[in-house]
Amino acid sequence: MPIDPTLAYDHSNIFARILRGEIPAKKVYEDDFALAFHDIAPQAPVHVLVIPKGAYVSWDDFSAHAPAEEIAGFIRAVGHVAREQGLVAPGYRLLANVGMDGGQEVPHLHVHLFGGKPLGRMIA
Ligand code: IU
Repeated sequence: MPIDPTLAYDHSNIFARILRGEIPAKKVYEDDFALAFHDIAPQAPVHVLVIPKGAYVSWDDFSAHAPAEEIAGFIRAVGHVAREQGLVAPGYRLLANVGMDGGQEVPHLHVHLFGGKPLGRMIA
């Protein structure tokens, strides 16, 4: 079920638990600002989720409230993961679902990184 992104951050959400090491994940990258791991149900040959270490429900929450250093660090981490996964030359797709109409299911901001095949042109 998509989440209501206006709700307060729920520290028991699955990605918060992955960040705390309570649940395993197939990690591909970690730094002070971000953690990246393989999506449990991949939709492309490469499907990695990149999440900020801070407690942000959604892209809306993050972009409105995160300190500039955290925003810069997170965006740099997303780019780093794409390069590390070898996706820059063939290209890739970033996606952040937000809230009900966006179909967001996990209430901790995550950017999907898709690649490894031609993804076609997508508007919505
Ligand atoms: P969404 O943007 O909130 O709709 O995507 C959530 C994603 O999190 C989705 O692609 C799931 O397969 C993925 N995921 C996961 O990787 N590990 C989990 O334990 C759970 C969901 I729950």
